[in-house]
Amino acid sequence: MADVRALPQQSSLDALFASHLEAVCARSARALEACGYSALLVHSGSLLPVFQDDRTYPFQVHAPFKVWAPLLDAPGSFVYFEPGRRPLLAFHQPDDYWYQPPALPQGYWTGHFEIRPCRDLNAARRLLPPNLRTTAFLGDSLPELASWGVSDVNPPRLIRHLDFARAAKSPYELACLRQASRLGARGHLAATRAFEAGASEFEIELAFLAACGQREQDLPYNPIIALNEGGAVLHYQVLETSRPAEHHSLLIDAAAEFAGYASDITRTHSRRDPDFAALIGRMDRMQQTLCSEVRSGVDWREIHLQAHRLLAEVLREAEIVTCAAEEAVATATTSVFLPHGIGHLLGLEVHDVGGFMRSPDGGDIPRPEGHPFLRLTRTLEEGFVVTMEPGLYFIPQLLDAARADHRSGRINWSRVESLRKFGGIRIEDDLAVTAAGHENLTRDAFRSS
Ligand SMILES: [Mn+2]
Repeated sequence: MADVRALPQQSSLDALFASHLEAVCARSARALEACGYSALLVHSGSLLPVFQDDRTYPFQVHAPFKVWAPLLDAPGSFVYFEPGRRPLLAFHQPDDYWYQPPALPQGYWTGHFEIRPCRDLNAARRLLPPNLRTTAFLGDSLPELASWGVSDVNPPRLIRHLDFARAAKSPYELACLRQASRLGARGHLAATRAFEAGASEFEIELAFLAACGQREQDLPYNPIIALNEGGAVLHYQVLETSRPAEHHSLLIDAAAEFAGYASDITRTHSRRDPDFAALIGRMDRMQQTLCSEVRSGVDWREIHLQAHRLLAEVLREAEIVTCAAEEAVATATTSVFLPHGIGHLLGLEVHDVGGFMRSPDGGDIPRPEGHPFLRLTRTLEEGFVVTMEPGLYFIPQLLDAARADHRSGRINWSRVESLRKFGGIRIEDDLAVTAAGHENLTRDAFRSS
């Protein structure tokens, strides 16, 4: 089987990575200067032991480390950066015969680092300058740090400066995000075929993983694979192994990672119900209308509020609400069916950092009142990558609450009853803001798959 993770144009990443690293060095130097440090020491993370056992939890690398190097499985490693000098990678290579020790990395990015292996933390410390009194440390609060003499551990002000800058992606990062979307789209196509063939949730996940060529722990998040009513649970995690008596619908929110960068893709499918398929079609058109508004200078909160206005029209047209669209928005009836935010920043983490920051120096941009789960309130800029994920769900708890309050008379309850078995609809694409407007990474990926 061909390696589905291979990038078609590996050589082009070489040049892109060089300018990406230059940009990371430049912005890190500015952040260090603004916060009064002379150097930065970033930890990849630690293997966490399971209580009373010698096993460990699957390793998840810290994002501030992988912004430097696409090393996803190197616990106990460090990047040391002093402005004006080539960054040092202290690469943890334990002397171990229980596990396969990692080989020294080789790839498009390794030539830009001074790479030195180290057996343990003491050896890593010996690779660093003796005096770390003005070095800021990012990572786990290792007990050893007390004797290392670093200036500050995880200083919030420096973290804020670094996080703020991560929203706008470099051309290298966009290339990685595109590839993550292609892998995710491949997984989705295989999952859809499994659904059409009558598979269980678990079997659908296996089809997805095989097509992406990634283990669950390699994915940017655990797949949400919900048949029928399960689609009403926003982060449904059950992964039922038996096949249901009937397949009505599939809501699949699953994606892949490439070089540490995430995609985040949701699709909803109807098995053979034309009415529900038509409702999915309406939501898809609404999602595309929202996507068309993505460009530099747009306040993301406006897009979120616009989503509620458009959803109100869909609900009215589909005879799920009985009142006028404006009234459905004004009375928060739309929030019964769409309780989450319209999207979030995407990058090294699936819900990427810095979504509320007004500036690197301080101050957050508040969410609109009545919308407590929106994860992004910033104004879009070129290079931002966001998700666009409107939904329409039949969530028992929220429906029960609405039946008991002022919204009860505005909802067509018999229509809701007939739709409950489908769970819900979510359609989610990843969009990069460009000079001309935006690039839809997800739709492009499905087209080229
Ligand atoms: Mn998402």
